[in-house]
Formats: sequence, structure tokens, C-alpha cells
Amino acid sequence: MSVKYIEEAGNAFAFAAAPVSYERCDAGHINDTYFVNCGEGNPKYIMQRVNTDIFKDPIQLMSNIKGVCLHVAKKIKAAGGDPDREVRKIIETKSGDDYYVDPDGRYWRAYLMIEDVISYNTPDSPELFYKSAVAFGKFFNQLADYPAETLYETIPNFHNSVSRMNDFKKAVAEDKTGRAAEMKPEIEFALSKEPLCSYIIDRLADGRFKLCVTHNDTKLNNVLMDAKTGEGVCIIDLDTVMPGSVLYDFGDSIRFGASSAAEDETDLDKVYMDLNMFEAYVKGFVGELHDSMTPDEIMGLPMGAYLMTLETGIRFLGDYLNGDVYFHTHYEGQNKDRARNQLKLIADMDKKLSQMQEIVKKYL
Ligand code: ADP
Ligand code: GN1
Ligand code: MG
Repeated sequence: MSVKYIEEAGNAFAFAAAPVSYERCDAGHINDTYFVNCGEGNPKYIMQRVNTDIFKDPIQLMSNIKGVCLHVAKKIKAAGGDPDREVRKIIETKSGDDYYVDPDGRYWRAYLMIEDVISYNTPDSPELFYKSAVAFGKFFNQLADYPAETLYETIPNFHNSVSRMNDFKKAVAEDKTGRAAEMKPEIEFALSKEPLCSYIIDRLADGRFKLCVTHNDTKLNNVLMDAKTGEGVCIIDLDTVMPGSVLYDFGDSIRFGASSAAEDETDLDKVYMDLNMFEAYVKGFVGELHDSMTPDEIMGLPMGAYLMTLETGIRFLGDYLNGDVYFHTHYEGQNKDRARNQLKLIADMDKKLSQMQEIVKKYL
């Protein structure tokens, strides 16, 4: 494994034995993730080089994650569960720190690897998607009494769709890479949705929606599912746990998992909002959270899905215009494909919003 200082990082953590090999995981779009093998009979670990272009203060980031993991671990213990399997377990360095800083000043962290689980990139059935909703709902409940004021805002305005739209407009105006002309129809379509962007933040401001501790990145590959039973085991990717609206967590799951196709599917005829999947998620999520959501929030869920999809679409498109500087890409033009895909989902939701509303009404 050629990434710089991976061996130094591997030797810095207090693993059960010295690492013998590293395998890169390409699923996440943000951090550099490696599976660490420490030899037969020893536990496996996950090691991540934190993306500090995005998470500017990795010490605050780790403080958030540690607080959240300890809080959730207590809840799991109290419920008779296994905290080594059901929540991320941070592995300290040999000198007792939560992270290792390499000679280039890059931050690394390590977790115990959870085994016999699957991180899905597309849900293979409504049942599985339902189970992921239950898992994210439980996680939300476990954090309901978390002291939100102790959380640092790791990425300011993360789900503020108005500020996301402003960032997008800036990317269009600057057109740093000269790619805007090619994307004119997509840009015009996205800009036409600007009036909808304040839907959630207006309601958070006037109290119709509550500010809660939310995960904020609830895509399906951020929940590990038991390989045998398909039950949700552990919520991962805790970098963006911050105060937010329950609609963020619902919506981000829907835009990824209730889509009929993968996030970068290029055949747009294959991309649409699958209402069966949508309903499966509503059932699991509202089933878990019924007592903590207001009727306004439940009825707002379809708009949560709409806005999280729009937001992700303009983030991908903005990143394409800016020269692919934020999301990891695996080929030239992947952000363009991802953006078109998300905007196709939006066009489909434009036709299906009333059906989505009928579905959530059943769970009021
Ligand atoms: P990123 O911020 O880059 O998305 P994540 O913390 O989500 O980083 O990790 C990236 C990916 O690593 C996850 O989407 C998941 O697919 C994979 N992963 C992490 N832990 C495990 C695990 N115990 N078993 C299987 N896959 C895992
Ligand atoms: C990123 O980290 P990952 O790959 O789970 C992004 C999310 C986007 C998602 C789109 C910190 O999630 O906000 O919705 O890609 N995370 C961050 O797939 O920006
Ligand atoms: Mg992730």
C-alpha cells in the first residue's frame, strides 16, 4: 500500500499486534479509509486519514466523535447490547491519543473493525432498506438526550440549503474550469429550484421544526448491516454529527437508497424515485421516531427528501464546475454524472411529491 506514512500510522496505534497488510476501501467520498489486517487470530481495524481540507479542525472532530461514541455505548450497554459491535470503538495510539499526526501534519484515526457486516451501496430490497431506517431511527433516539451544546460544528451550514445554493451560484459565476457552458440545462434547472431552498431552515427558525442532534450523512453505506440477518448493526461515519433537523437524516437516506439506481448511474432512464422503497423507509423511520416527531415534521418528510437530493445535486455540480476539489472521484466527469443523476431524481420527485405526501400521511 503506497500511501505516504501508512506504515508509520499503523505502527502508532495500540492494535493487538503489528499490522501485516492494508487494503484500501473506495466507498466513502471524503476520507481515505483502509482495512488493517493484524494477522491470524487478531482483531481487524479500520484506519482513516482524515480529509482536513474539509474537516479543518480534526481535534474538535475527534472530540465530537468520542463524545458521541461513549454516549451511544452507554445506551447500548444499558439495553444489553454489545458496544464493541454496535458503535464505533476508537483505538488510541500507543501514547494514548485519539489520533496520530504524520510527519506531513496529516491526521489519522483508527477504529475496531466490525466483522460479518455489509455496507451496501444499493439496497437490494425494501426489507433491507426498512431495516436501515430502523437503525438510523434508533441512533437518532440514542442521541436525543446528548448535550448538543458540547458539539462543535465540524462543517458550518452543512445542510443549510440556502447557503448551499449560494455556494452553487458562486461556482457558476466563477466558472473556474470553463465547464459551465456544457452544463447549462442542468444549471438552469437547479437554479429554478432556489425558492424552495429555505423550506427547512425557515421552519427551524420559527420553531415548527425542532433542532436535534442529527447524523447528517445517512446514506446507506454509512450503516453496517449484519451479513446473516440483514439487521442494522452499527451507524458509522460520525464526522457530521451536529445539531440539525430530523428531515436531514430522513432525506439523505431517501435520495441515496430510495433511488432506483446507484448515485452515479449514467443511464438516466434508470433513475427514478422508487415509491416502494420510499414507503419502506418511512415505515421504519417514523416507526422508530413517532414520539419524537411533530405532525408538521412527518408531513415535511417528502420535502426533506427533495431538498437533500437538490442539495447533493448542486454540491456535485458545483464541485464539477470547481474542478473536482471536494468529493473523491474515480474517473474524469464522475461529479457531472452524479449531479445529473441527482437532478433526474428531483425531476421525478416533481411528479411524485403528492404521492410521497399520501404515503407519509398513513404514518401520522
Ligand atoms: P467517508 O467519510 O469517506 O465516507 P466512512 O467512515 O463512511 O468515510 O468510511 C468509508 C467506507 O468504509 C464506508 O462507507 C463503508 O463502506 C466502509 N466501512 C467502514 N467500516 C466498515 C466495516 N466495519 N465493515 C465494512 N465496511 C466498512
Ligand atoms: C459524502 O462521506 P460520505 O461519502 O459518506 C458527503 C455527504 C454527501 C455524500 C454524497 C462530509 O458522504 O454530505 O451527501 O458524500 N459527506 C461530507 O454521496 O461532505
Ligand atoms: Mg461515509
